[in-house]
Amino acid sequence: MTTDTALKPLGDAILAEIDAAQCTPPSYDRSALPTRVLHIGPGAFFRAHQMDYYNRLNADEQKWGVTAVALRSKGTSEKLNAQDGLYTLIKLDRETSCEIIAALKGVKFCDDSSAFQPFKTEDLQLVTLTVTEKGYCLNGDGELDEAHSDILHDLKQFDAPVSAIGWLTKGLALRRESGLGKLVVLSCDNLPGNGEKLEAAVLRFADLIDAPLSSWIRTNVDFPSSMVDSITPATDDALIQRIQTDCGYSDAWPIQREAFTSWVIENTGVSVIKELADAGVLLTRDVSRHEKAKLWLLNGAHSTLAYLGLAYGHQSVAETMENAELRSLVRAMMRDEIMPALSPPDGMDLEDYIEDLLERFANPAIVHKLSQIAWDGSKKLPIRLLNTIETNRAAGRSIEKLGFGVAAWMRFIVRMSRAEAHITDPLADQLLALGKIAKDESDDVDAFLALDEVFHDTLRNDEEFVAAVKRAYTDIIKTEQKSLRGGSGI
Ligand code: CS2
Repeated sequence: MTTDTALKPLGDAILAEIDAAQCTPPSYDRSALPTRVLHIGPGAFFRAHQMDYYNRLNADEQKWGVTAVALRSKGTSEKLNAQDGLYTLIKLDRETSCEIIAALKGVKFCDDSSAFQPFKTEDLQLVTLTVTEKGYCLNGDGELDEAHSDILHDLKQFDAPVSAIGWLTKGLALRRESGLGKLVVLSCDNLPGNGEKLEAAVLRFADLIDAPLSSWIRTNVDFPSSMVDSITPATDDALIQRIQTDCGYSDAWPIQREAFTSWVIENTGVSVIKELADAGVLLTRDVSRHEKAKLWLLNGAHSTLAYLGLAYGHQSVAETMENAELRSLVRAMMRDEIMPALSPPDGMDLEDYIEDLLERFANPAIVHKLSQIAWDGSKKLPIRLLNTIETNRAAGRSIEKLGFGVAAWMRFIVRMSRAEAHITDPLADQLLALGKIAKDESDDVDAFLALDEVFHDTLRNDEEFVAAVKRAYTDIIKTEQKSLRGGSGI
Protein backbone atom coordinates (compact mmCIF):
# COMPACT_ATOMS: atom_id res chain seq x y z
CA MET A 1 0.00 0.00 0.00
CA THR A 2 1.26 3.45 -0.84
CA THR A 3 1.10 5.67 2.21
CA ASP A 4 1.34 9.33 1.42
CA THR A 5 4.53 10.43 3.14
CA ALA A 6 3.45 14.06 2.94
CA LEU A 7 0.70 13.25 5.40
CA LYS A 8 1.31 12.92 9.12
CA PRO A 9 0.83 9.43 10.54
CA LEU A 10 -2.00 9.00 13.04
CA GLY A 11 -0.82 9.02 16.65
CA ASP A 12 -1.24 10.90 19.93
CA ALA A 13 1.01 13.65 18.56
CA ILE A 14 -1.51 14.72 15.91
CA LEU A 15 -4.81 14.23 17.79
CA ALA A 16 -5.14 17.93 18.54
CA GLU A 17 -4.65 18.79 14.85
CA ILE A 18 -7.39 16.55 13.47
CA ASP A 19 -10.12 18.45 11.71
CA ALA A 20 -13.34 17.47 13.50
CA ALA A 21 -15.32 18.27 10.37
CA GLN A 22 -13.55 15.36 8.65
CA CYS A 23 -13.15 12.90 11.49
CA THR A 24 -14.38 13.10 15.10
CA PRO A 25 -11.40 12.94 17.47
CA PRO A 26 -11.85 11.38 20.93
CA SER A 27 -13.78 13.58 23.34
CA TYR A 28 -11.87 12.22 26.34
CA ASP A 29 -8.40 12.14 27.82
CA ARG A 30 -6.99 8.70 27.05
CA SER A 31 -3.70 9.11 28.86
CA ALA A 32 -4.70 7.37 32.11
CA LEU A 33 -7.12 4.69 30.90
CA PRO A 34 -6.71 1.50 32.97
CA THR A 35 -6.70 -1.88 31.24
CA ARG A 36 -10.18 -2.91 32.26
CA VAL A 37 -10.65 -5.14 29.23
CA LEU A 38 -8.22 -7.63 27.75
CA HIS A 39 -9.16 -8.76 24.29
CA ILE A 40 -7.92 -11.88 22.51
CA GLY A 41 -7.97 -11.64 18.69
CA PRO A 42 -7.86 -7.98 17.56
CA GLY A 43 -9.28 -8.64 14.08
CA ALA A 44 -11.54 -6.42 12.02
CA PHE A 45 -14.75 -7.24 13.84
CA PHE A 46 -13.42 -6.43 17.30
CA ARG A 47 -11.98 -3.12 16.15
CA ALA A 48 -15.21 -2.14 14.41
CA HIS A 49 -17.71 -3.42 16.96
CA GLN A 50 -16.75 -3.78 20.63
CA MET A 51 -14.18 -0.98 20.57
CA ASP A 52 -16.86 1.45 19.42
CA TYR A 53 -18.86 0.69 22.59
CA TYR A 54 -15.88 1.30 24.89
CA ASN A 55 -15.06 4.47 23.02
CA ARG A 56 -18.57 5.77 23.73
CA LEU A 57 -18.44 4.74 27.39
CA ASN A 58 -15.17 6.61 27.86
CA ALA A 59 -16.89 9.85 26.93
CA ASP A 60 -18.66 9.62 30.34
CA GLU A 61 -16.06 7.94 32.48
CA GLN A 62 -12.52 7.18 31.40
CA LYS A 63 -12.25 3.65 32.68
CA TRP A 64 -12.60 1.51 29.57
CA GLY A 65 -9.04 0.99 28.43
CA VAL A 66 -8.42 -2.12 26.33
CA THR A 67 -5.26 -4.10 25.75
CA ALA A 68 -5.39 -6.66 22.97
CA VAL A 69 -3.44 -9.84 22.38
CA ALA A 70 -2.88 -11.29 18.92
CA LEU A 71 -2.40 -15.04 18.63
CA ARG A 72 -1.78 -15.42 14.92
CA SER A 73 0.05 -12.54 13.32
CA LYS A 74 2.22 -9.63 14.35
CA GLY A 75 0.89 -7.34 11.58
CA THR A 76 -1.92 -5.79 13.63
CA SER A 77 0.25 -5.13 16.67
CA GLU A 78 2.99 -3.53 14.60
CA LYS A 79 0.61 -1.26 12.73
CA LEU A 80 -1.51 -0.21 15.70
CA ASN A 81 1.29 0.21 18.24
CA ALA A 82 3.12 2.48 15.78
CA GLN A 83 0.12 4.81 15.98
CA ASP A 84 -0.32 4.57 19.79
CA GLY A 85 -3.27 2.15 19.42
CA LEU A 86 -5.32 4.81 17.63
CA TYR A 87 -7.23 4.06 14.46
CA THR A 88 -10.08 5.42 12.37
CA LEU A 89 -13.55 3.84 12.27
CA ILE A 90 -15.58 4.82 9.24
CA LYS A 91 -19.29 3.92 9.17
CA LEU A 92 -20.51 3.59 5.61
CA ASP A 93 -24.23 3.71 5.04
CA ARG A 94 -26.84 6.20 3.85
CA GLU A 95 -24.67 8.66 5.70
CA THR A 96 -20.97 8.39 6.30
CA SER A 97 -19.38 9.13 9.65
CA CYS A 98 -15.80 8.93 10.69
CA GLU A 99 -14.22 8.88 14.16
CA ILE A 100 -11.02 8.04 15.98
CA ILE A 101 -11.22 5.09 18.34
CA ALA A 102 -9.00 5.88 21.31
CA ALA A 103 -9.74 3.16 23.88
CA LEU A 104 -7.07 0.74 22.67
CA LYS A 105 -3.95 1.03 24.77
CA GLY A 106 -1.86 -1.36 22.73
CA VAL A 107 -1.64 -4.76 21.10
CA LYS A 108 0.76 -7.48 22.24
CA PHE A 109 1.70 -10.69 20.51
CA CYS A 110 0.99 -13.84 22.52
CA ASP A 111 4.67 -14.86 22.72
CA ASP A 112 5.33 -11.72 24.80
CA SER A 113 5.00 -12.81 28.43
CA SER A 114 4.08 -9.26 29.47
CA ALA A 115 0.81 -9.80 27.62
CA PHE A 116 -0.35 -11.75 30.70
CA GLN A 117 0.29 -8.79 33.00
CA PRO A 118 -3.34 -7.52 33.10
CA PHE A 119 -4.47 -10.84 34.64
CA LYS A 120 -2.40 -9.90 37.70
CA THR A 121 -4.21 -6.59 38.26
CA GLU A 122 -7.46 -5.60 39.94
CA ASP A 123 -8.16 -3.24 37.04
CA LEU A 124 -8.91 -6.17 34.78
CA GLN A 125 -12.62 -7.00 34.85
CA LEU A 126 -13.41 -8.40 31.45
CA VAL A 127 -11.66 -10.69 28.98
CA THR A 128 -13.26 -10.83 25.53
CA LEU A 129 -12.54 -13.00 22.50
CA THR A 130 -13.05 -12.76 18.75
CA VAL A 131 -11.00 -15.66 17.45
CA THR A 132 -13.50 -16.97 14.84
CA GLU A 133 -15.25 -20.33 14.94
CA LYS A 134 -12.07 -22.33 14.41
CA GLY A 135 -10.18 -20.46 17.14
CA TYR A 136 -11.99 -22.39 19.88
CA CYS A 137 -10.44 -25.72 18.82
CA LEU A 138 -13.74 -27.56 19.18
CA ASN A 139 -14.67 -30.89 17.63
CA GLY A 140 -17.86 -31.60 15.67
CA ASP A 141 -19.79 -32.01 18.95
CA GLY A 142 -18.76 -28.54 20.11
CA GLU A 143 -16.35 -29.88 22.75
CA LEU A 144 -12.64 -29.22 23.14
CA ASP A 145 -10.77 -31.13 20.45
CA GLU A 146 -8.05 -32.74 22.52
CA ALA A 147 -6.32 -34.03 19.39
CA HIS A 148 -6.03 -30.52 17.88
CA SER A 149 -2.37 -29.72 17.24
CA ASP A 150 -2.55 -26.37 19.07
CA ILE A 151 -4.16 -27.97 22.11
CA LEU A 152 -1.57 -30.76 22.14
CA HIS A 153 1.12 -28.08 21.94
CA ASP A 154 -0.36 -26.09 24.82
CA LEU A 155 -0.82 -29.12 27.04
CA LYS A 156 2.90 -29.80 26.65
CA GLN A 157 4.03 -26.17 26.80
CA PHE A 158 1.58 -24.45 29.07
CA ASP A 159 4.03 -21.61 29.60
CA ALA A 160 4.05 -20.69 25.90
CA PRO A 161 0.51 -21.31 24.69
CA VAL A 162 -0.54 -20.69 21.09
CA SER A 163 -4.27 -21.46 21.17
CA ALA A 164 -6.93 -19.10 22.55
CA ILE A 165 -8.03 -21.76 25.04
CA GLY A 166 -4.47 -22.43 26.22
CA TRP A 167 -3.58 -18.75 26.41
CA LEU A 168 -6.71 -17.80 28.31
CA THR A 169 -6.32 -20.69 30.75
CA LYS A 170 -2.71 -19.67 31.38
CA GLY A 171 -3.89 -16.13 32.12
CA LEU A 172 -6.50 -17.45 34.54
CA ALA A 173 -3.85 -19.59 36.26
CA LEU A 174 -1.74 -16.44 36.76
CA ARG A 175 -4.72 -14.57 38.17
CA ARG A 176 -5.28 -17.35 40.66
CA GLU A 177 -1.58 -17.28 41.64
CA SER A 178 -1.85 -13.52 42.17
CA GLY A 179 -4.58 -14.08 44.72
CA LEU A 180 -7.08 -12.13 42.63
CA GLY A 181 -10.54 -13.40 41.84
CA LYS A 182 -13.69 -12.67 39.89
CA LEU A 183 -13.42 -12.14 36.18
CA VAL A 184 -15.86 -12.19 33.28
CA VAL A 185 -14.80 -13.96 30.08
CA LEU A 186 -16.97 -13.15 27.11
CA SER A 187 -16.91 -14.82 23.73
CA CYS A 188 -17.93 -12.44 20.93
CA ASP A 189 -17.89 -14.97 18.09
CA ASN A 190 -20.71 -16.31 15.95
CA LEU A 191 -20.96 -19.63 17.78
CA PRO A 192 -24.22 -20.95 19.20
CA GLY A 193 -24.04 -20.97 23.01
CA ASN A 194 -20.62 -19.31 22.78
CA GLY A 195 -20.33 -18.74 26.56
CA GLU A 196 -21.17 -22.32 27.48
CA LYS A 197 -18.89 -23.74 24.80
CA LEU A 198 -15.99 -21.54 25.84
CA GLU A 199 -16.49 -22.37 29.50
CA ALA A 200 -16.62 -26.11 28.82
CA ALA A 201 -13.49 -25.95 26.64
CA VAL A 202 -11.52 -23.92 29.22
CA LEU A 203 -12.61 -26.18 32.09
CA ARG A 204 -11.67 -29.30 30.16
CA PHE A 205 -8.28 -27.86 29.24
CA ALA A 206 -7.69 -26.73 32.85
CA ASP A 207 -8.68 -30.19 34.07
CA LEU A 208 -6.01 -31.71 31.87
CA ILE A 209 -3.43 -29.27 33.28
CA ASP A 210 -4.36 -29.11 36.94
CA ALA A 211 -7.73 -30.09 38.48
CA PRO A 212 -7.66 -27.42 41.27
CA LEU A 213 -7.24 -24.73 38.59
CA SER A 214 -10.38 -25.98 36.95
CA SER A 215 -12.36 -25.72 40.18
CA TRP A 216 -10.94 -22.22 40.83
CA ILE A 217 -12.17 -21.17 37.38
CA ARG A 218 -15.61 -22.67 38.08
CA THR A 219 -15.93 -20.52 41.21
CA ASN A 220 -14.32 -17.30 40.03
CA VAL A 221 -15.00 -16.88 36.34
CA ASP A 222 -18.27 -16.08 34.67
CA PHE A 223 -18.78 -17.03 31.00
CA PRO A 224 -21.94 -15.27 29.76
CA SER A 225 -23.06 -15.89 26.18
CA SER A 226 -23.37 -13.05 23.73
CA MET A 227 -24.64 -12.17 20.28
CA VAL A 228 -22.68 -9.67 18.22
CA ASP A 229 -23.65 -8.05 14.95
CA SER A 230 -22.26 -5.45 12.57
CA ILE A 231 -21.26 -6.05 8.97
CA THR A 232 -17.52 -5.37 8.77
CA PRO A 233 -15.57 -5.76 5.54
CA ALA A 234 -11.86 -6.38 6.05
CA THR A 235 -9.44 -3.46 5.76
CA ASP A 236 -8.07 -3.04 2.26
CA ASP A 237 -5.95 -0.58 0.30
CA ALA A 238 -9.01 1.31 -0.91
CA LEU A 239 -9.98 2.04 2.69
CA ILE A 240 -6.47 3.15 3.68
CA GLN A 241 -6.43 5.45 0.67
CA ARG A 242 -9.88 6.82 1.43
CA ILE A 243 -8.94 7.77 4.99
CA GLN A 244 -5.87 9.61 3.69
CA THR A 245 -8.00 11.55 1.25
CA ASP A 246 -10.97 12.20 3.53
CA CYS A 247 -9.20 12.78 6.84
CA GLY A 248 -5.88 14.35 5.93
CA TYR A 249 -3.59 11.99 7.88
CA SER A 250 -2.33 8.50 7.20
CA ASP A 251 -3.74 5.56 9.12
CA ALA A 252 -2.12 2.18 8.42
CA TRP A 253 -4.97 0.16 9.92
CA PRO A 254 -8.38 1.88 9.76
CA ILE A 255 -11.60 -0.11 9.87
CA GLN A 256 -14.95 0.16 8.11
CA ARG A 257 -18.42 -1.14 8.90
CA GLU A 258 -22.10 -0.46 8.32
CA ALA A 259 -23.86 1.98 10.70
CA PHE A 260 -25.94 -0.77 12.32
CA THR A 261 -24.53 -2.49 15.36
CA SER A 262 -25.94 -4.77 18.01
CA TRP A 263 -24.50 -6.50 21.08
CA VAL A 264 -26.67 -8.69 23.28
CA ILE A 265 -25.15 -10.19 26.42
CA GLU A 266 -26.52 -12.75 28.85
CA ASN A 267 -27.27 -10.91 32.06
CA THR A 268 -25.70 -12.93 34.83
CA GLY A 269 -25.87 -9.95 37.17
CA VAL A 270 -22.16 -9.00 37.10
CA SER A 271 -21.59 -5.28 37.27
CA VAL A 272 -19.04 -4.86 34.47
CA ILE A 273 -21.57 -6.29 32.03
CA LYS A 274 -24.40 -4.19 33.44
CA GLU A 275 -22.31 -1.07 32.84
CA LEU A 276 -22.09 -1.89 29.13
CA ALA A 277 -25.83 -1.25 28.89
CA ASP A 278 -25.02 2.48 29.05
CA ALA A 279 -23.49 2.17 25.59
CA GLY A 280 -26.53 0.41 24.14
CA VAL A 281 -25.70 -3.23 24.90
CA LEU A 282 -28.89 -5.23 25.44
CA LEU A 283 -28.82 -7.43 28.55
CA THR A 284 -31.12 -10.41 28.70
CA ARG A 285 -31.46 -13.75 30.46
CA ASP A 286 -32.04 -15.44 27.13
CA VAL A 287 -29.40 -14.67 24.53
CA SER A 288 -30.01 -17.86 22.61
CA ARG A 289 -33.06 -16.60 20.73
CA HIS A 290 -31.19 -13.49 19.58
CA GLU A 291 -28.16 -15.50 18.65
CA LYS A 292 -30.13 -18.14 16.78
CA ALA A 293 -32.17 -15.59 14.80
CA LYS A 294 -28.98 -13.75 13.84
CA LEU A 295 -26.86 -16.80 13.11
CA TRP A 296 -29.47 -18.66 11.11
CA LEU A 297 -30.91 -15.69 9.21
CA LEU A 298 -28.04 -13.23 8.78
CA ASN A 299 -25.07 -15.59 8.73
CA GLY A 300 -26.97 -18.44 7.01
CA ALA A 301 -28.04 -16.04 4.26
CA HIS A 302 -24.55 -14.52 4.10
CA SER A 303 -22.85 -17.85 3.48
CA THR A 304 -25.50 -18.80 0.91
CA LEU A 305 -25.07 -15.47 -0.89
CA ALA A 306 -21.30 -15.86 -0.78
CA TYR A 307 -21.07 -19.32 -2.34
CA LEU A 308 -23.91 -18.77 -4.82
CA GLY A 309 -22.75 -15.26 -5.72
CA LEU A 310 -19.25 -16.55 -6.49
CA ALA A 311 -20.72 -19.22 -8.78
CA TYR A 312 -22.40 -16.42 -10.72
CA GLY A 313 -19.16 -14.47 -10.93
CA HIS A 314 -20.14 -11.77 -8.41
CA GLN A 315 -17.61 -10.22 -6.04
CA SER A 316 -19.52 -8.53 -3.23
CA VAL A 317 -22.69 -9.04 -1.22
CA ALA A 318 -24.30 -5.85 -2.53
CA GLU A 319 -23.55 -6.88 -6.12
CA THR A 320 -25.08 -10.33 -5.49
CA MET A 321 -28.18 -8.64 -4.09
CA GLU A 322 -28.63 -6.93 -7.45
CA ASN A 323 -29.04 -10.33 -9.08
CA ALA A 324 -32.85 -10.68 -8.96
CA GLU A 325 -32.76 -14.48 -9.11
CA LEU A 326 -30.37 -14.80 -6.17
CA ARG A 327 -32.02 -12.08 -4.15
CA SER A 328 -35.40 -13.79 -4.41
CA LEU A 329 -33.94 -17.24 -3.71
CA VAL A 330 -32.28 -15.99 -0.54
CA ARG A 331 -35.34 -14.03 0.56
CA ALA A 332 -37.53 -17.08 0.04
CA MET A 333 -35.04 -19.26 1.93
CA MET A 334 -35.15 -16.85 4.86
CA ARG A 335 -38.94 -16.47 4.90
CA ASP A 336 -40.07 -19.98 3.99
CA GLU A 337 -37.38 -22.21 5.42
CA ILE A 338 -35.48 -20.41 8.19
CA MET A 339 -38.16 -18.24 9.78
CA PRO A 340 -40.50 -21.16 10.61
CA ALA A 341 -37.65 -22.84 12.51
CA LEU A 342 -37.13 -19.88 14.87
CA SER A 343 -38.86 -18.58 17.95
CA PRO A 344 -37.94 -14.91 18.02
CA PRO A 345 -36.93 -12.97 21.11
CA ASP A 346 -39.68 -10.84 22.65
CA GLY A 347 -40.36 -7.78 20.57
CA MET A 348 -38.71 -9.07 17.38
CA ASP A 349 -40.84 -9.39 14.27
CA LEU A 350 -39.00 -11.88 12.09
CA GLU A 351 -40.56 -10.65 8.84
CA ASP A 352 -39.34 -7.13 9.56
CA TYR A 353 -35.97 -8.48 10.66
CA ILE A 354 -35.58 -10.30 7.34
CA GLU A 355 -36.45 -7.19 5.32
CA ASP A 356 -33.96 -5.17 7.36
CA LEU A 357 -31.27 -7.77 6.74
CA LEU A 358 -31.92 -7.72 3.00
CA GLU A 359 -31.56 -3.96 3.07
CA ARG A 360 -28.31 -4.21 5.04
CA PHE A 361 -26.93 -6.76 2.56
CA ALA A 362 -27.77 -4.39 -0.30
CA ASN A 363 -25.96 -1.43 1.35
CA PRO A 364 -24.27 0.17 -1.68
CA ALA A 365 -21.81 2.11 0.48
CA ILE A 366 -19.72 -0.92 1.42
CA VAL A 367 -17.93 -3.55 -0.61
CA HIS A 368 -18.23 -6.71 1.47
CA LYS A 369 -16.28 -9.30 -0.43
CA LEU A 370 -17.91 -12.70 -0.91
CA SER A 371 -14.46 -14.27 -0.68
CA GLN A 372 -14.17 -12.98 2.91
CA ILE A 373 -17.44 -14.63 3.97
CA ALA A 374 -16.46 -17.82 2.10
CA TRP A 375 -13.58 -18.47 4.54
CA ASP A 376 -13.79 -21.39 6.93
CA GLY A 377 -16.88 -22.92 5.36
CA SER A 378 -16.30 -26.28 7.03
CA LYS A 379 -16.71 -24.54 10.41
CA LYS A 380 -19.49 -22.15 9.40
CA LEU A 381 -21.80 -24.46 7.46
CA PRO A 382 -22.81 -26.71 10.39
CA ILE A 383 -23.87 -23.80 12.60
CA ARG A 384 -25.30 -21.52 9.90
CA LEU A 385 -27.17 -23.92 7.60
CA LEU A 386 -26.97 -27.55 8.68
CA ASN A 387 -28.57 -26.94 12.11
CA THR A 388 -31.54 -25.32 10.37
CA ILE A 389 -31.74 -28.14 7.85
CA GLU A 390 -31.76 -30.77 10.63
CA THR A 391 -34.46 -28.85 12.51
CA ASN A 392 -36.61 -28.59 9.39
CA ARG A 393 -36.18 -32.21 8.46
CA ALA A 394 -37.21 -33.30 11.94
CA ALA A 395 -40.31 -31.10 11.67
CA GLY A 396 -41.09 -32.22 8.10
CA ARG A 397 -40.47 -28.75 6.62
CA SER A 398 -38.88 -27.90 3.28
CA ILE A 399 -35.10 -27.61 2.89
CA GLU A 400 -34.98 -27.16 -0.88
CA LYS A 401 -33.55 -23.63 -0.80
CA LEU A 402 -31.24 -24.28 2.14
CA GLY A 403 -29.74 -27.09 0.08
CA PHE A 404 -28.43 -24.49 -2.39
CA GLY A 405 -26.08 -22.97 0.16
CA VAL A 406 -24.62 -26.39 0.96
CA ALA A 407 -24.22 -27.38 -2.69
CA ALA A 408 -22.78 -23.98 -3.60
CA TRP A 409 -20.10 -24.45 -0.91
CA MET A 410 -19.13 -27.78 -2.50
CA ARG A 411 -18.92 -26.20 -5.95
CA PHE A 412 -16.83 -23.35 -4.51
CA ILE A 413 -14.31 -25.92 -3.28
CA VAL A 414 -14.26 -27.66 -6.66
CA ARG A 415 -13.62 -24.41 -8.55
CA MET A 416 -10.94 -23.26 -6.11
CA SER A 417 -9.24 -26.62 -6.29
CA ARG A 418 -9.19 -26.62 -10.09
CA ALA A 419 -7.83 -23.08 -10.12
CA GLU A 420 -5.04 -24.26 -7.77
CA ALA A 421 -6.20 -21.43 -5.50
CA HIS A 422 -5.61 -21.18 -1.78
CA ILE A 423 -8.57 -21.54 0.56
CA THR A 424 -8.73 -20.41 4.16
CA ASP A 425 -10.23 -23.32 6.07
CA PRO A 426 -8.94 -25.67 8.77
CA LEU A 427 -9.78 -28.54 6.39
CA ALA A 428 -8.21 -26.83 3.37
CA ASP A 429 -6.00 -29.75 2.24
CA GLN A 430 -8.75 -32.31 2.58
CA LEU A 431 -11.26 -30.08 0.79
CA LEU A 432 -8.94 -29.24 -2.08
CA ALA A 433 -8.22 -32.95 -2.55
CA LEU A 434 -11.98 -33.61 -2.79
CA GLY A 435 -12.26 -30.81 -5.32
CA LYS A 436 -9.62 -32.52 -7.47
CA ILE A 437 -11.56 -35.78 -7.77
CA ALA A 438 -14.88 -34.13 -8.56
CA LYS A 439 -16.39 -35.15 -11.90
CA ASP A 440 -19.09 -32.50 -12.17
CA GLU A 441 -21.73 -35.10 -11.43
CA SER A 442 -24.24 -35.17 -8.62
CA ASP A 443 -22.34 -38.09 -7.05
CA ASP A 444 -19.53 -35.66 -6.17
CA VAL A 445 -21.79 -34.65 -3.30
CA ASP A 446 -21.32 -38.05 -1.60
CA ALA A 447 -17.59 -37.44 -1.17
CA PHE A 448 -18.26 -34.13 0.61
CA LEU A 449 -20.99 -35.66 2.76
CA ALA A 450 -18.44 -38.19 4.02
CA LEU A 451 -16.61 -35.38 5.88
CA ASP A 452 -17.26 -36.22 9.54
CA GLU A 453 -16.12 -32.78 10.68
CA VAL A 454 -18.97 -31.18 8.75
CA PHE A 455 -21.87 -33.64 8.37
CA HIS A 456 -23.49 -35.86 10.99
CA ASP A 457 -24.84 -39.30 10.13
CA THR A 458 -28.39 -37.98 10.52
CA LEU A 459 -27.95 -35.79 7.47
CA ARG A 460 -25.66 -38.07 5.54
CA ASN A 461 -28.25 -40.84 5.78
CA ASP A 462 -31.20 -38.61 5.06
CA GLU A 463 -32.21 -39.40 1.49
CA GLU A 464 -34.28 -36.27 1.03
CA PHE A 465 -31.46 -34.04 2.17
CA VAL A 466 -28.94 -35.79 -0.06
CA ALA A 467 -31.31 -35.57 -3.03
CA ALA A 468 -31.95 -31.84 -2.44
CA VAL A 469 -28.22 -31.07 -2.30
CA LYS A 470 -27.60 -33.13 -5.44
CA ARG A 471 -30.35 -31.29 -7.33
CA ALA A 472 -28.89 -27.94 -6.27
CA TYR A 473 -25.35 -29.12 -7.11
CA THR A 474 -26.37 -30.01 -10.68
CA ASP A 475 -28.21 -26.74 -11.03
CA ILE A 476 -25.19 -24.72 -9.91
CA ILE A 477 -22.93 -26.49 -12.42
CA LYS A 478 -25.24 -25.20 -15.17
CA THR A 479 -24.99 -21.70 -13.72
CA GLU A 480 -21.19 -21.89 -13.62
CA GLN A 481 -21.12 -22.91 -17.25
CA LYS A 482 -23.30 -19.94 -18.16
CA SER A 483 -21.13 -17.58 -16.04
CA LEU A 484 -18.02 -18.88 -17.74
CA ARG A 485 -19.56 -18.32 -21.16
CA GLY A 486 -20.42 -14.82 -20.00
CA GLY A 487 -16.78 -14.31 -19.05
CA SER A 488 -17.22 -14.25 -15.24
CA GLY A 489 -14.51 -15.64 -12.99
CA ILE A 490 -14.65 -17.90 -9.94
C1 CS2 B 1 -19.99 -12.92 7.90
C2 CS2 B 1 -19.99 -12.29 9.29
O1 CS2 B 1 -17.73 -13.22 7.32
C3 CS2 B 1 -18.77 -13.78 7.65
O2 CS2 B 1 -18.86 -15.00 7.74
O3 CS2 B 1 -21.17 -13.66 7.76
O4 CS2 B 1 -18.75 -11.79 9.63
C4 CS2 B 1 -21.07 -11.20 9.39
O5 CS2 B 1 -20.75 -10.10 8.57
C5 CS2 B 1 -21.22 -10.73 10.81
O6 CS2 B 1 -21.53 -11.82 11.64
C6 CS2 B 1 -22.30 -9.66 10.91
O7 CS2 B 1 -22.56 -9.38 12.22
